[in-house]
Amino acid sequence: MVKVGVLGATGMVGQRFIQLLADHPDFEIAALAASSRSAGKKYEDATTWYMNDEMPESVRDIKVIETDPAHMDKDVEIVFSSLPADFAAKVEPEYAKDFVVASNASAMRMKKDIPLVIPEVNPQFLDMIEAQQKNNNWDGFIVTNPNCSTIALTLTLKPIYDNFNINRIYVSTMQAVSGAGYNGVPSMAILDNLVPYIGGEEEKMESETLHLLGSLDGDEVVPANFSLSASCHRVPVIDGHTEAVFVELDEEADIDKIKKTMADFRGLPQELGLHSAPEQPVIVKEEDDRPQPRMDRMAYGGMAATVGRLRKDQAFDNSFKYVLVGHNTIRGAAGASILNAELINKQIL
Ligand code: 11C
Repeated sequence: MVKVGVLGATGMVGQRFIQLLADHPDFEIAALAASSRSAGKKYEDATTWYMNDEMPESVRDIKVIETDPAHMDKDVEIVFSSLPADFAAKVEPEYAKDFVVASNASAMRMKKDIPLVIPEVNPQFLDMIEAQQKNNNWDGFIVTNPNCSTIALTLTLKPIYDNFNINRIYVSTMQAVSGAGYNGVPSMAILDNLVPYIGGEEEKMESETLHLLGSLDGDEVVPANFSLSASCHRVPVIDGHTEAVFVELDEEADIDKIKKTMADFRGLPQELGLHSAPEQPVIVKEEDDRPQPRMDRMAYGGMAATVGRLRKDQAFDNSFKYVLVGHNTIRGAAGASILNAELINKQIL
């Protein structure tokens, strides 16, 4: 078993990490770190547990430590980070001196030599690790996963990108409140309402998607060459981001062929049989009333994106549109970091 730690262990994504890691066949939770307010307390006393399942027995008595690499057990090999971006930018490089950091934070995603990876999409970006370690003189390294809306979108776009020529994409999101870290009573404030702005989200979707679908020229990422415009919104859904996607291709394509390309898509995690890999990364539904967050967010344990309403766009030439749902704190956050770590464990450690 590989010993792992979780940074930001008391937060929404931190709890999701704990839930997903509790019965993991390869990883064992050995350390939980949070703010100095929680440090020294037993985990069960340090947090209000928001997940649907019970808090795992194995973590209840773990003493929370401070977010400082000096406090991290040296037997730990992988540190999962769900820290806020500004704090992550300061401390993740400190952890990377000795540990593998699998980060969900946005701070380092677009930085040179830091791989931003979805294992089904661009596992080859892990090749940057060597340069990262050499340039920083680190024994460990940082690998990041994208923003939650970006992950679901990019999973569905990868098979299209590989088989058709994309000209431009518009995407409009309907994002769950758990993405904002709201939980319990505060999340109710959005009932009967919608928030038309999520700070930084549109920029992240636009840049991260093209980066992930891009190619490597040495250690430089050459972004994919199409335009993408995102409009991001918060809606009163607890978990599961929904996205309406509009795609314009270079030329007309058969809708059934597009559906089949998406449904047949498999990547390296499926080939390697990684524990958290969904058998089918993209599920295509035919029913007009799917996908819906409550019915579809838990597809393959929350690790698959579900697509529906894939149809020709009558308004524009060479165009089609669809709706997708992806679980934002599983495939879009903790599950994404864990899948990255599984790939690293298999191929690098
Ligand atoms: C949201 N996607 O739903 C955000 C939360 O870049 O990891 C995660 C932000 C990020 O508000």
